[in-house]
Amino acid sequence: MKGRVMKARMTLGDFLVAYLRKIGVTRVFGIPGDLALRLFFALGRKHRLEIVTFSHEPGVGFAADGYARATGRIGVICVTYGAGGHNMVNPVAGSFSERVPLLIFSGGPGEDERKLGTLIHHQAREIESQHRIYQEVTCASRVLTDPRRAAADLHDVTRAVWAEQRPGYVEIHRDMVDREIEVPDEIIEWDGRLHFHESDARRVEEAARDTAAMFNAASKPVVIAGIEIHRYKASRDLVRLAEKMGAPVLTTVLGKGAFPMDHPLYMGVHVGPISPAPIVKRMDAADFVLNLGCLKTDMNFGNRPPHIIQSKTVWAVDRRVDVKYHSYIEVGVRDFVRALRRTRLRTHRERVQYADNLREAASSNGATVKVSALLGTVNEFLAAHRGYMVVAESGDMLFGGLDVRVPHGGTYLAQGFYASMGFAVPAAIGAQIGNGLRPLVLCGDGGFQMTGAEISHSGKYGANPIVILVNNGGWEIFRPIADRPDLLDLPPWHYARLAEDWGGVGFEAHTIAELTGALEAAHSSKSFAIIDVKVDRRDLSPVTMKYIRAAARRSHMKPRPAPHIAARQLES
Ligand SMILES: Cc1ncc(C[n+]2csc(CCOP(=O)(O)OP(=O)(O)O)c2C)c(N)n1
Ligand SMILES: [Mg+2]
Repeated sequence: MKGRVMKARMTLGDFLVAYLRKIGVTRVFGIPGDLALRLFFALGRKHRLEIVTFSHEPGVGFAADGYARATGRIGVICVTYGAGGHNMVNPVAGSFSERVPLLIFSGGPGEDERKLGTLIHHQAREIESQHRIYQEVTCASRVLTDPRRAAADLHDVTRAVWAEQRPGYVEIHRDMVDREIEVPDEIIEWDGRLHFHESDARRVEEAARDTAAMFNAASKPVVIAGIEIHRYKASRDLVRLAEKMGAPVLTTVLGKGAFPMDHPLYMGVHVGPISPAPIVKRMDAADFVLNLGCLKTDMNFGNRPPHIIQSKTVWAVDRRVDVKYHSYIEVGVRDFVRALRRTRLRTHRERVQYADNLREAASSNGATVKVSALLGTVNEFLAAHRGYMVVAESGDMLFGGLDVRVPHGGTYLAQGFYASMGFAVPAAIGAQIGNGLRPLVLCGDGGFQMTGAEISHSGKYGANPIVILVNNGGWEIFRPIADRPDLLDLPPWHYARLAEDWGGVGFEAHTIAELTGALEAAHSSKSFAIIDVKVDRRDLSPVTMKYIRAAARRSHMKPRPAPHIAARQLES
């Protein structure tokens, strides 16, 4: 069929479809525009690729990101030049930061227009400006202008996207789509398989040997799993390795979900000194810490440098393994984990207890729902209904979500480091399109007001997220440190009614009993659901309270607790 079979000479539009199909792409997320129309329709013509649209480019970008995270495949995006391309920058920056493989196609002005010497609509500074902006947030980028190089250029960008697990950018000006291009034999004959960077086998073995020696000499070892375990598909190998070691496994904020949350060796999320008390205690007692695929971020350490000193530590991240004070380069985390599995390891038999912050918080007893009780209710719901994918939005729920435990069969997704608001709802829809798991979205009212309306698109793709909208009336995560709390207020939307208007079901919950009832009703419903949970405006999740306290200590700002609610948490 036209556009599927790769030939030595074909139009660029046909080549794109054939190439994307060859690497297993079936869907493209996008919004058209006149400078991308030919491109958009070349990709989306009948029997080619399924096009998934949303109302606003950030929704498209977050959905493609969620799809890529959920499937472990490349998320493909098509946008128009300028207004569309620039709208897409923030989601792509987030994907760059959190190692999500995306391929962004943008349209652009044709040669005739470029020769006119006038500004072209959608143009910001120069025609090349958009490409330059994208160079900052992608691992590879090209403008396809040369018919002899176009195929190879796309191939280069795609291979980099996969090897680096980061976004790549390809600009195709509108007069190029129907131009005939030359396709090199090696691309025609290629089997379509993409590969991670190769590791240096000798360095892998030696790094593993050194690490095993440290592990075998330790009496209180700990393993921490990070984002690269997800991205480089090493979760299963990590489980086997951990079982061989018999040591407790923690994840970072970004790595949450990289190790099964109901595994007997799983201890919880490590956020440095603001981790749950038993985790802080266990980390203090550790005489060896094996960090696998963890980025060295402020979030991973709760805004403090690692308190586990380097002489007790192995770090494997960014294709490099630091064993105490020396480094092995060209060692990918997956190869390293596999090599560790092959070494002789002493098996510890530590009895590991899962730890969260919910027990420390007061349970809900008044008329309003306490955030900690809401999170406890979510955990009960997840234990009773397997197979949900929890998606946490930036804001209080990014921290609150750390105390959510998803049992086997489900998964967890959040933009835990870049933390852009507006991520959760569209990412949840994209993720469900990809892996079929029903999302349970934990979202503040502020985050929802950014991109929540994209939920109206979910039905046409068979997606039906349940959104728990934690409605505190504002950007409340900042209230404890705000001099002008009135600047944090948000307009009160009627979320339950909006859900009905948009084709879903809506609920309001003022008590835990009402929340439980609404969750059950939403679970039985085939359409998407929004549960507007009214919480006290000064109530925040236990981890947020710790985080704000720690941040305030550093910047000498005084947290301003609401006396009746936060004081106990602030003092603990
Ligand atoms: C795109 C973007 N803009 C601004 C911020 C800064 N920010 C972080 S949390 C937050 C408020 C979140 O409010 P809401 O979603 O209502 O959650 P709450 O903390 O009130 O539960 C803001 C403005 C951000 N993370 N992302
Ligand atoms: Mg809010």
